[in-house]
Amino acid sequence: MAVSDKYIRQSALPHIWCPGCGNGILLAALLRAIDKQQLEQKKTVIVSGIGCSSRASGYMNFNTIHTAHGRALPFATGIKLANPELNVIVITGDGDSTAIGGNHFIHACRRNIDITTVIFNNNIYGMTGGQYSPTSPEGTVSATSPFGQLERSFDIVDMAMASGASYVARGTVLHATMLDGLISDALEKPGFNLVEILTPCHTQYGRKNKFKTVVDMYQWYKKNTVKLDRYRQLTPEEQGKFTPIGVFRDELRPGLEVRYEELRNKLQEQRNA
Ligand SMILES: Cc1ncc(C[n+]2csc(CCOP(=O)(O)OP(=O)(O)O)c2C)c(N)n1
Ligand code: SF4
Ligand SMILES: [Mg+2]
Repeated sequence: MAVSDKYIRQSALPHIWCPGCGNGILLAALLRAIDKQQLEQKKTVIVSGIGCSSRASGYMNFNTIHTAHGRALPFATGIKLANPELNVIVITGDGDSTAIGGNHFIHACRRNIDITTVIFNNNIYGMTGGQYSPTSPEGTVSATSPFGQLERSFDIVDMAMASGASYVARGTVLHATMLDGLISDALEKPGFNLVEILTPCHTQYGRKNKFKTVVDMYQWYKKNTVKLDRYRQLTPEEQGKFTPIGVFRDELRPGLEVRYEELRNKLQEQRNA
C-alpha cells in the first residue's frame, strides 16, 4: 500500500500548499521514514506549531495536535514525559521554531528529551505574507525588509549542536533519498533528534529574491549545498560558498524521559528502604 493511502487523512484534502511548495515533498519523506521505522499509528503523536509547514500535522492519520505558534515543543515535552511509550514527532517552521519558539527550541535541545523534530526551513514566514525570519539570509527582501534585511541569520544546525541535541542533521527537499535516511535515523535514535530541511517558498521568498521560477529555487539547492564529508575537505574560503548537508552529530545519549524515570525509581527505592 502506498504511504499516502496508509497515512494521509483523505478527509483533510485538498491541502493548502501553493504549487511548487516543498512541504509536500517533505511530508512524503516523513511518512516514508515513519513507515520504514514501522511506528504504530496509535502510538505516534505528531505535534506542530502554526504556519504553512505546521499544517502538515492535520493531513497525517496519527494522533495529531496543532498547537499555538512556537509552542509545539512544550506540548511535545509534556506528552513525552507523561507517556514515554509514545513516539513523539514535532513539525515546525523556521519562524515557529527559531523566532517565537526559539527559547523552547534551545531548551528542548539542552534537555535532550526523546523527540524527533523536523524543521521546514523556507527562510521566511510563509503563512502570514512573507515577513523575514531569523533564518532569512542577510539582504533578504521581504514584506518587513523591502530594502534587504540587515541582521545576521541563525544557523539552525549550529544552534542545536551548541544547545546539546544528540542527533543533528540537515537536508533539502531536492535530496529526497538522503532525506528519507536522515528522518528515519532521527526516528530510530534516543534523545532530541533534529533534522533541518531546506525547502522552497517561491510565493513569499522566491519571487522577491530574484528566483524567477520555482525550478530556480530547487536548482539553488543543487548548486549551493554540498555533502558534509566533501565540505570538510574544502578551504575556508570555498566553504563560505556552500551550505553543508548531512549528519553533523550522532551520539547515543538517553533522553530526559529515561533519566527522569531512573531518578523516580531511585527515590522510590530509597523511600521503601
Ligand atoms: C502568538 C502568535 N503570533 C503570531 C501569529 C501569526 N503567525 C502565524 S504563522 C506565523 C509565521 C510562520 O512562519 P514559519 O514558522 O516559518 O512557517 P511557514 O509558514 O513559513 O511554514 C506567524 C507570525 C500567531 N498565529 N500566533
Ligand atoms: S506560502 Fe510558501 S510555504 Fe506557504 S504554501 Fe505557499 S509556497 Fe508553501
Ligand atoms: Mg518559514
